[in-house]
Amino acid sequence: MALDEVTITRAILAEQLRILMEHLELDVGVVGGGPSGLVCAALVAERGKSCALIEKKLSVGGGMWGGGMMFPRIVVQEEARRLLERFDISYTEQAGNYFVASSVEAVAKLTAAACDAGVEFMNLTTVEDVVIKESGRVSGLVINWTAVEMARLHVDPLTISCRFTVDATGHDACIASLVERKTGAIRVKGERSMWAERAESQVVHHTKEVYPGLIVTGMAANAVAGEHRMGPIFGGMLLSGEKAAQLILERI
Ligand code: 48F
Repeated sequence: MALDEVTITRAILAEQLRILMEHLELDVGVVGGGPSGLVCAALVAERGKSCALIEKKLSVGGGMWGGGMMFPRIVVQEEARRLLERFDISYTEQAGNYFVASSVEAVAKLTAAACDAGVEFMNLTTVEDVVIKESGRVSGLVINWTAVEMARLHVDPLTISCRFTVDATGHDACIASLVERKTGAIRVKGERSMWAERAESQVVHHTKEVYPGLIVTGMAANAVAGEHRMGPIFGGMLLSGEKAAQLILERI
């Protein structure tokens, strides 16, 4: 079969533009493809909600790939073991009721679950602003190519609408920080020092709607609440993503 470069180009453009046009009005926009965002996106999409996950980097996975100090292993505690099983992530049991999994397998399986559920991935794309109109609700995401941000080019963005936005941007809580800056209605207290037990026990509690239409999950939830960080234990991230999905599914 003769391969034609223009035909290859046409195939990519036609398919990608079709998909983008189909994802301009979403039920759920998840910002950030770390563990909490992947779990949340997979679970809402599984229930038939239209969902896109917007990730500024080339690859999803966030802080999970690196395990602990680049040793590609993550720890999950008993409370979240069922989610390892739910996503078919293999693990070994270690002393103290800790379960250890490959960080690479964990990212791959969570990503595959999200793909299978119908999540549309928009990688290399940064959310640079939100839409808030007279309803006083976050109702859309303002997106641009990450390369534009990196090169500090003056290029105007495009916008998609979402019934719910999930801030899964990790330690920086980027979307909540934007809402803080633009409305003054919420406060992002910033994360505190390492304290795994406390941080893990609180992250699900802090997973909530912090502004109409905006749910925070994962480390973003702890950063908003001024809560501690936990290092390479990931049970709280999985449970927080699950709670974010539940909060949304109760409402739409
Ligand atoms: O940091 P990250 O993995 O978030 P998480 O789900 O998990 C935290 C853990 O990895 C770990 C930890 C606990 O176990 O402390 O750090 O809370 O992933 C956040 C993702 O959001 C992307 C970023 O590139 C990363 O992949 N991101 C951040 N800001 C934006 C963004 C933005 N403005 N637009 C799009 N993506």
